[in-house]
Amino acid sequence: MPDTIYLKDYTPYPFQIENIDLHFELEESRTRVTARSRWQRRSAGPLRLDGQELQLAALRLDGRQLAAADYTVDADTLTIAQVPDAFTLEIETIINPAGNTALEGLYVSGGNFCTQCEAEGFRKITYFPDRPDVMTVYTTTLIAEQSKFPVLLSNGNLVAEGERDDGRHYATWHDPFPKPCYLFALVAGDLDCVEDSFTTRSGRTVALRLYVRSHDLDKTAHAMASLKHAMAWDEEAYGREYDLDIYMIVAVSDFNMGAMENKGLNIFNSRYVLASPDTATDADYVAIEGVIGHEYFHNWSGNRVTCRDWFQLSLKEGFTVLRDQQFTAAMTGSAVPRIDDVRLLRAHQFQEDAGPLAHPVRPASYQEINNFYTLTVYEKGAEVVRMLRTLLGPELFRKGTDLYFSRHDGQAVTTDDFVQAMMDVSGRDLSLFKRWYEQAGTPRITVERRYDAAQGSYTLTLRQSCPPSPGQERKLPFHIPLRAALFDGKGAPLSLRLAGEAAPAGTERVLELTEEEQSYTFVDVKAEPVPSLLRGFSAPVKLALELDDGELAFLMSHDNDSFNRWEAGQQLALRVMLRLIDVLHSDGRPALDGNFSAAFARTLADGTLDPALIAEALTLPAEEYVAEFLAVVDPQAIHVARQYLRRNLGFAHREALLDTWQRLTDDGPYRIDAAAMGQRRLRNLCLGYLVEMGNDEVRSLAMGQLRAGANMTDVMAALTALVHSGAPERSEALAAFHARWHDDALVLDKWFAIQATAPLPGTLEQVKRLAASPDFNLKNPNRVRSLVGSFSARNPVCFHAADGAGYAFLADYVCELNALNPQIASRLLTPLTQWRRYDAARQTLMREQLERIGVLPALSRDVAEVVGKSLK
Ligand code: 7MF
Ligand code: ZN
Repeated sequence: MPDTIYLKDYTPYPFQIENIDLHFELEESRTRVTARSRWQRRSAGPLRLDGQELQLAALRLDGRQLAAADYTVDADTLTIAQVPDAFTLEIETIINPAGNTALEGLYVSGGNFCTQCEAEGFRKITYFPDRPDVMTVYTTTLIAEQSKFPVLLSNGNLVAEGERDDGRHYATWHDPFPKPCYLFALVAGDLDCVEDSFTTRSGRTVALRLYVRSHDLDKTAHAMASLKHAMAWDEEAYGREYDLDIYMIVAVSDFNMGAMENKGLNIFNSRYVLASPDTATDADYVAIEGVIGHEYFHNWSGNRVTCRDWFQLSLKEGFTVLRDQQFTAAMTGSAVPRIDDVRLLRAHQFQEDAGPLAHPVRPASYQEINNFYTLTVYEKGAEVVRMLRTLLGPELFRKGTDLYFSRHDGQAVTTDDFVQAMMDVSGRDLSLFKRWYEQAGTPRITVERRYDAAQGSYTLTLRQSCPPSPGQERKLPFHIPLRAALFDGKGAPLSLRLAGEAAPAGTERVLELTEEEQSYTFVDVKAEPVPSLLRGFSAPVKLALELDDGELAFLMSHDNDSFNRWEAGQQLALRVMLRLIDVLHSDGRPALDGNFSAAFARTLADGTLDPALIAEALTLPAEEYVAEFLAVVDPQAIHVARQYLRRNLGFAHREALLDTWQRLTDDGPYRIDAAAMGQRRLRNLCLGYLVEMGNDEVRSLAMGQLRAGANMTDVMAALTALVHSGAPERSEALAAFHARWHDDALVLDKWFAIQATAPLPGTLEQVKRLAASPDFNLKNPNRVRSLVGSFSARNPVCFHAADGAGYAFLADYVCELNALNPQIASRLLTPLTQWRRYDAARQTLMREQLERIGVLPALSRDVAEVVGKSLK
């Protein structure tokens, strides 16, 4: 059992490091790292450094080689018992980047060297206090064979470069900003560069460089444009200017995560950089802009102000996700991204919050920090900061972020410091609010409505509760901002006056719930209104407001909050699906709900609506979200119900769907603005419904769209529709796609994922065939995610096949990856952790696989923590 690290045990590091000089003699299987650093004592104690998988070649203190008796080394630490109050330390280590399949520390990808140090990868490069509150100034020299590695990069500014007479060359980089070691980066390789520049609002010119392999040069324009948008937006929205003279982004194809905000030298998974209309979908374009923004915004929220310890991870991640969400909303100018974010939160973060790995936004303990880069820390963390903004209002919130940045610039701080800045600018007491950081679980709010016709008053009684989570049996009430509006029978919003107030204050109010139960009475209410609550999803809660079908239909067409308008439709759809599941469970005959079908038709025909919002409205709730409402999840029934509904909506509205598909055909030049993307989204949604019905005529439309190959969005939509509906043309379509794209790894990932997510009987066998094909590569995280990850996390009906074959398949890969890449292994494993949600037979099958993984020899800490906690 791995050790547990506790927040309550935090102690400051007893030394300060003035600066560090790093030398890398880069060779694939044997790289020598020399680290020379200047130290000062802060408090008593031995000098303890972290280090893993390092070969110690030399250790000198103030120029003197230390004797074996002067220090101790074990698998994780180097300890020097006696050091003076100020000293220079010189450490030489030998590492093997080519043998590094965990992709943590220094490794080789596609023949190039690169690094990933967050959270604790720096300790695989040299002995060092690998914790974010130890900050120092880095000077880095890279030495490598010039012909193989013409480009040598590290953080900060280039201060020297030159050739040596042995065929090697060198470059020295200096980063003037003190930083924690998790922000260190280097890259060495054969890369091409596109260059641009940005002038900050104070008039400084920043060189922008994007490094890719030469054949990818034609796919960099969107990433570069996104970077410039992000830099301008952060100045405008948060008053944040960039601080170095150069900003570099490098795309690599083997990367454990999305991207990394290393100071001045971001390293990106190539899927979040490379895009052309031929190879990237609209969703890819939007994701690239968001991730480029996210990493750029970290330069202030993460780098200039960093985390004191890893328990504070959401300090930088929650805040930065909110910032990238605001950026995406500003760039698209629509409610679509908000809807997509909430979909993700409700389908997956709610699951996490209700499972054995549930943890607060600021966890109190962990075994392996890599397991805490979660939807809770990121997405719920962003919701928590968004709630602060809702409570304070945009102006005070901005004052709060200004204060936070100026007060803590150059420091490593806590989520408490962030909330304190908000308290100081607003004068508000937010101590109860901090429970959002401390308590896990999704609060549930029930609503009781009472209209008093005689008094003309309307009372909402709200009650909150939160289920227990591991280590937290009882929860205290949360401070919940609930945006609310009331509509009269004609759909006009009422002016809202609460009992006791002199005058109404607008048509939307933020009700602040801080106790288990609170009532709000609105006066001057002439007739019973329809309430619209939790507008814009103002808090990450489950709202149980039992509106009847008629009221939901009313809000679907009248609510002036686009999010809640969408939400009303989703609730109606959810209700219809849950009724269908009941019918299936009692062997009844399903039927298409007439009211729902009529609402579907009205929305499809609504010419006043943004096509993208129509598409959102006509997308049925995800199977994972429906599962949240069942005591025992029945993946088969959920899938059949959703499929039934899709097919019958397709039959019922065939003409309108076809018309819309034809009407939105766009023969003009390809554009990626929000309007063009919205049209493609709606058009392809129609195609999906049509192909689902399975007749020859619509299938030939899909084949036509596929063959026309206008852009990857339309091609993928057609291919997905054909493959997922089991169309007879699917093999031919897949073969053609493979022939066209087998050389492009990112496009081939899509080809794998489409097949892995097909909700059809033969999918697992097909997935196994694909895993055995030469295109599959266990060492490439994108490929593993596109096949094994897609199958187990995005294909519930096949993964949960009653015979348990899906579970065994996943476990086989977790076992293999445990040795190769523990981070990926542990992430893949998460669907199995949800075993308690299923029937007894599936529970047994899932547990068996967890137990099988649990007894692996050499179980990694990552996998051990997840298995251990889910079997507890
Ligand atoms: C947008 O947070 C949102 C989230 C850590 C790695 C990127 O910048 C990061 C890194 C993980 C999971 C999600 C994201 C990142 C990481 C991410 C990327 C873009 N500090 Br793990
Ligand atoms: Zn981040």
